[in-house]
Amino acid sequence: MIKGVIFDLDGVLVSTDELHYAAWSQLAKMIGITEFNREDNQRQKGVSRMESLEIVLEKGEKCYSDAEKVLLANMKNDIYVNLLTDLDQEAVLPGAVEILMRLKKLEIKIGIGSVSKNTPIILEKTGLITYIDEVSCGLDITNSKPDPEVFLVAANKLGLQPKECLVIEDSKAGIIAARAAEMRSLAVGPEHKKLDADYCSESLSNELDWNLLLG
Ligand code: B16
Ligand code: MG
Repeated sequence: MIKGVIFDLDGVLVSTDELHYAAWSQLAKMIGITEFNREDNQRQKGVSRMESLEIVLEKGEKCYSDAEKVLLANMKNDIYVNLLTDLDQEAVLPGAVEILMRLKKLEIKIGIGSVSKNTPIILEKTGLITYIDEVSCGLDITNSKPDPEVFLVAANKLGLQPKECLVIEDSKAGIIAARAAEMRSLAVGPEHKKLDADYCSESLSNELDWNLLLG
């Protein structure tokens, strides 16, 4: 029986995945990489900032020292945080608030499991924070998805066993992490059919069978 739902953030509750893509594209151009594309960006979903940088750098010839890589990752984050300035509740994806309200009514605990270190600011600016019981994010963990740490920390903060949690994710790394955490999973988003989750749905705005998902 599921007692808690752990939501990924980017691409599940909010459309910030597009802002990540815009910021990485801008950084790539600044360092002379013109080949960075959406396919590369798909592989960045759910993985850490430094791992995402490596995916950009694969497309260029130049080698960077560790210190230079940190500077590049910081530059991308500055661009991204600047893009977050105008973020508000319009960035919340269709169906998300309705589901959060429904889960509240059912007394199901609600957690966030995101590797983004910008999770607190995104939850505040979108107003989603009012629905969330516990947040596990990039600031709480040392290993990013596909490692299960972010979901195990979320379950622990919610006071639940892994088998009592359902994870909702849009990335391959996230679904692998949910499996590794021994949690049930629902894949959403453009890649939902390819992610090998227990359940899948194109969007949170589609009708979902909550008896099946939580049973
Ligand atoms: P930040 P999620 C992930 O969030 C993004 O999907 C991924 O593209 C990004 O690299 C990562 O957060 C780190 O984000 O640079 O803001 O710390 O999908 O786990 O909610
Ligand atoms: Mg995501």
